[in-house]
Amino acid sequence: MRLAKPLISLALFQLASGAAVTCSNPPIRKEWRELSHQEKKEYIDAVHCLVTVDSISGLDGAVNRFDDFQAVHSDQTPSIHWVGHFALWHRYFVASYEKALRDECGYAGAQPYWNWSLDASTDIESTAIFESDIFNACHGFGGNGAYVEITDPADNPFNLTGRTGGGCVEAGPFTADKFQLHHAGGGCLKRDFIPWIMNTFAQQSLVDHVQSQPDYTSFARALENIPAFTEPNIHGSGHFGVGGILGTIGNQYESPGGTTPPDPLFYLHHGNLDRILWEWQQQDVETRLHQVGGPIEPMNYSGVNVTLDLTVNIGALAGDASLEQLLNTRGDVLCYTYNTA
Ligand SMILES: [Cu+2]
Repeated sequence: MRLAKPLISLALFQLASGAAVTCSNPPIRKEWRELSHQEKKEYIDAVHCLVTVDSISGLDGAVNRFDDFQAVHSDQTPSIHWVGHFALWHRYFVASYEKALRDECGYAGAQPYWNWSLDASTDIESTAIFESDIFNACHGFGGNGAYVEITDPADNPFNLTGRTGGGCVEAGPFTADKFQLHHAGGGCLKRDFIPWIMNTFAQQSLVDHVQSQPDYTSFARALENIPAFTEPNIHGSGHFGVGGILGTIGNQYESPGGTTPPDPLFYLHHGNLDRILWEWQQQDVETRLHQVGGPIEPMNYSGVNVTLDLTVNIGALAGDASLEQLLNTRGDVLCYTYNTA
């Protein structure tokens, strides 16, 4: 009872100060291996639940709420990569997925992330990273797809070497009998592990480089780097290290389908990129809650830059939001935080 009065005062203070009351109890996002077995199960169960809820996006091929996210990302792929709003669009996208799991599937936790730098080896051919908790068949997302030979070079447009899979995922909760996709051809979830990409692109030194950038414009550019494999970029780690050429998470360039989010792991990979952005913002919150930059048009670094009032939309997944609103994970649009920094 002695606590009652201060609690009431705090509530009144928050009401008086406006925005604070809208996000007073944010879900705290954790790294996958910090979750208990029970928490991991609850998360994966929620993903399976999302597949049972009817689609609302109105987009071609979307049957359920999981498909909705894939379809919206695919639809907007040409305008949301190598742009100033890349990180914030994906922040909004992942947060909306987290919200769907919570609001529509009764998930009580936060969106977890996968800090792949903890698993990356300096031996670039090492496959140890794929033994990580995240790929565990019982307490994770399952592992590689069955090996599929590529005979036509046209099927390997980036001429990537070192592929080890390409077929349907063989173990865990997202095998073909338990999980099917519908948008953009649909079918089973595929993975195509490429150890050298995972190990080189996921290095902590690269993350440190991104997080040492002095302003948003340079941060955003370092995060994505160039669309080529001659230089590593941390964004490509989860996509091409896990998805390779034939895997579902690897298909992020403007190839037909452009279907990165069909792999449930996408949200943990992008969750990590968002954690990296969030930590970078924490280094100077006053400035970095109010600063954006980078091109509106993909790769057009001498063209028009994004501004704080630029509005992004994620289709039927959630209402429009300005970049300034999306800079704040505890504001009037987003409500979550991380357990680091
Ligand atoms: Cu994307």
